[in-house]
Amino acid sequence: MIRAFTTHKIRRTEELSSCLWDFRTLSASGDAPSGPVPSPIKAAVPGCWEAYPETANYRGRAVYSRKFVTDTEANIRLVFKGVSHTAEIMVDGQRVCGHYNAYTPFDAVLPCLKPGEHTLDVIADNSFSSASALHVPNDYQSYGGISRGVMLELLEDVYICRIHFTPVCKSVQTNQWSGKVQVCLVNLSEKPFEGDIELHIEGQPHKILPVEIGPKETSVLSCDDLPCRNVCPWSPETPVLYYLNAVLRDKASMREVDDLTERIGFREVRIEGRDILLNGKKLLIKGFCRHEDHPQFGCAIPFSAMQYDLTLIKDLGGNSVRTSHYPNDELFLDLCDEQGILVWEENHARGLSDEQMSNPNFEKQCEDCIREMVDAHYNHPSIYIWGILNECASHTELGRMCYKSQYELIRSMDRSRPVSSASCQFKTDICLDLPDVVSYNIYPKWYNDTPAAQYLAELYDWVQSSTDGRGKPFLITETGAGAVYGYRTPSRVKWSEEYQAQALEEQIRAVLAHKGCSGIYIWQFCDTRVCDDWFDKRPKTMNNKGIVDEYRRPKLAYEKVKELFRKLPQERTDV
Ligand code: ADA
Repeated sequence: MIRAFTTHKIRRTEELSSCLWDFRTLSASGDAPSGPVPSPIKAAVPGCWEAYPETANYRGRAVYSRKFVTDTEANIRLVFKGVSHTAEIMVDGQRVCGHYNAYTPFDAVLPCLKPGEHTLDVIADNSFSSASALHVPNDYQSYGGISRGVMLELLEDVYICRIHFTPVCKSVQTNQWSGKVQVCLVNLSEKPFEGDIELHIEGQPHKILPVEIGPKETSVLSCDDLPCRNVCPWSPETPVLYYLNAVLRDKASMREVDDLTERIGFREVRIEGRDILLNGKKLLIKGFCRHEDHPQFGCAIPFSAMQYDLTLIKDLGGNSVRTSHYPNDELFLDLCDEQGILVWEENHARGLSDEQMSNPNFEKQCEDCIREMVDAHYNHPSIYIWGILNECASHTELGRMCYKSQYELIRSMDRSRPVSSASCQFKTDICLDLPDVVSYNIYPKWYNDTPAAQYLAELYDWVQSSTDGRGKPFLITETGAGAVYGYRTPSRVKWSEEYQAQALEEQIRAVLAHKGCSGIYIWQFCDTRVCDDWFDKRPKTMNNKGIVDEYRRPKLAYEKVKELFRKLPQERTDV
């Protein structure tokens, strides 16, 4: 299952995942069999190789292979939703593309592939080296494998490669909306193409845009004022979604040659003073940071397990998820759209120092990740904010240059959402003038023993008095404490479930009572596996700050968080 809805009715598509592929491990370069699985075994795609006993701790290269059959000569597009973390794609022994980063989608278009049986090899590499600036030994696991879905598509010579829809709120009071639509088309052939594209949102009049596109060209068509009457706005309480359908027609034959359906929602995110407004209402975030992590599936979380996580988050009284620390599987975002869960989605980076940010690959890898994230996830109404560079060097001049250019890149692609970054530079951040929302990760009662309310007040007052972050909305993007599941003790020491529940109560009360805060994200939803190098700081080689453990079994803190989150109002009262 790739998405929660059908994206094409005209374009022929076939899912290549949701089945078993041949899998074997490879030497550090080339095709030589090596490592724990030198001869092929069957492995589930999507999946992580850590799910198999032989490769539970394998870091290196491996190849997944399968056949596919085409019945006519056709343009073929292979779409990979995520390969962890570096991919080389081969068709019939020829390299067709490569990609870095586990958490963003990519594709390869093969024009005029001959009919018959073809071999698809996906070489995945999860090793750490200076070539990889973002996947580094860290406080989460960089798994290996084809961790998200794979599609095969048959393309006509001209195809729709993406649609971006921006809802425009003309009046919140009278609920008047229109839409801006951008459609990107690609002509693979040597011939010019003429035709039209019909855009249609359910229940709305159709709109027809003429199309003229030269040989081998990519072209973006815009419609700036698509009328959208009597729509029901999207909100956490009423997550109403609409289908936006585009059909491409050839002028000469009047034949429908391609289509794409996207799912959209009508909501406006706006900053007003210290508030984040959703359709004019002040947001009060009660959220959870969530890694894509599961002891049985690694980062390749199956659909029903994703939904189980969201069920628990709702049960806990949560209204938001922070996709720490990378873009998430689109299927998860689809589920958030459907269930009114607000999403903070961020590019991939965690805790990188000045030195790590000086890696010559750093900027490009971050920017590729941003481009692929915003391009692919632009239409999700649940995403209300884009984040960048969690806890990186926002206290240094080099760091500041990176923050500045990455914010600029996001804003050049999407002006409809605010941007922010989760900082840990307590009173030393020099980037707070740059984002729309000031966000901090704080761990009073865990990494320091200052009372939570005092710690928060000092930080907030410093932001207001000494930085250009003053007057902006302020979010706590992480707070929490560790507890080893099942460890209960009358001494209530750190790592006990009792201590975690008590620390979280103090942290949550402090943040939600603070008039300047637009909300809180708890670190973290579930316990997660960390890289081996982190074993000495992390019992069980896990980050144990989950409210549930890795199998989603609730710790003592679960009921406390639920009680506090449910008791508090959904909406922020006046500052
Ligand atoms: C940081 C970081 C998280 C996690 C957390 C912790 O704030 O952003 O990824 O490492 O600390 O558990 O200490």
